[in-house]
Amino acid sequence: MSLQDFCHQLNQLAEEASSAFSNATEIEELEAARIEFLGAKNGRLKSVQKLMGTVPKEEKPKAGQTLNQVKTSIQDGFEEAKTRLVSDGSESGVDPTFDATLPGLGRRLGRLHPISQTINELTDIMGRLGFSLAVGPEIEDEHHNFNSLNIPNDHPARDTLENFYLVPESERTKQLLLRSQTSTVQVRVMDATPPPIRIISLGRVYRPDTADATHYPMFHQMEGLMVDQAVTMADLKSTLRMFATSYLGDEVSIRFRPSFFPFTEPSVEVDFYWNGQWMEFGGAGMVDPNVLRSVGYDPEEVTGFAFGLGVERLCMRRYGILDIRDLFTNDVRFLRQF
Ligand code: FA5
Repeated sequence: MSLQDFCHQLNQLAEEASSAFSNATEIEELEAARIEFLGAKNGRLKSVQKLMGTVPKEEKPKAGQTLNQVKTSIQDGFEEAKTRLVSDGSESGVDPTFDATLPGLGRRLGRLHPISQTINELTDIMGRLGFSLAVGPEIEDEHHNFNSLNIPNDHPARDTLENFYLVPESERTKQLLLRSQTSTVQVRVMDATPPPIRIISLGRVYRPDTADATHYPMFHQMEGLMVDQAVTMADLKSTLRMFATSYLGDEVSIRFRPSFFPFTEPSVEVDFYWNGQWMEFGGAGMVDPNVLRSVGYDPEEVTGFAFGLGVERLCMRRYGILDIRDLFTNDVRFLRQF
């Protein structure tokens, strides 16, 4: 037999084996094909191999080389088909490496991220105090993030260095930005609902702050808003005190420090005592009459208080986390502890 004929037979065999292996849908079928082509005694490859004796002597090395190549490719085709059948589950219980007596691999249960847990808990506590949940968009316009909150055009809070502005599309007339505070939701709720109002809003806010132990460029705030007849600063203070003791325990020390926000008058910073020092957790105050007017409320009829607390800082204070960045590194060894 000429070398050419020998190689032709081999290649034909390889083609047939390859389609038999890839058409097999059951492991038994694949095994039958393996015996047909690769069987040690009567396999078809063996039969072709026997013909090598008839190839002229000087062409035998080349014939042997081709035989080996074809053999390897047929064997590879078989392994590939086997892997396919095992991994798609067509093969059941046949894997010889499976040992049912070995101990199983433990599967750890997942859990909610500490920030999600905190958000759920804050929502529960405030719910018990009569505050229902409101939501607003994370992409905001200047009207809701600034104008309606009594923040004038030249106020530093509008600076491009303080905000993530989004490049406006040419047909857009409104400048858009990632909201820098949840106070935006106050206006959205008051625009849509007449008083009385008692809501909280929990969500992400964004500021180009450099990350350090207490700051992160994306963080969460809990906004609270209550508007009704004769709401006073005493209501604000007692609500925040009740919230703080419910969430952090009776021994928590809370301090109100005079401050300024354009949308509240008077305004305070809210500090909790932690780790031997006072730490700022949020801002608060009585809703500025200009804000009430901008949503069509009459400041002679109703008054209100608002507050905005940093959710990460509450979570850190609760669990003794010293670096906010740990909350966002997503190291399961850290997250598993909560
Ligand atoms: C505000 O954002 C006001 N909107 C709060 C407010 C609401 C005042 C309603 C009056 C009425 P301030 O910028 O101080 O205020 O942020 C509030 C809290 O968010 C801070 O006290 C802090 O706890 C948290 N916070 C601010 N920046 C960051 C940051 N980069 N990373 C983590 N937490 C932050």
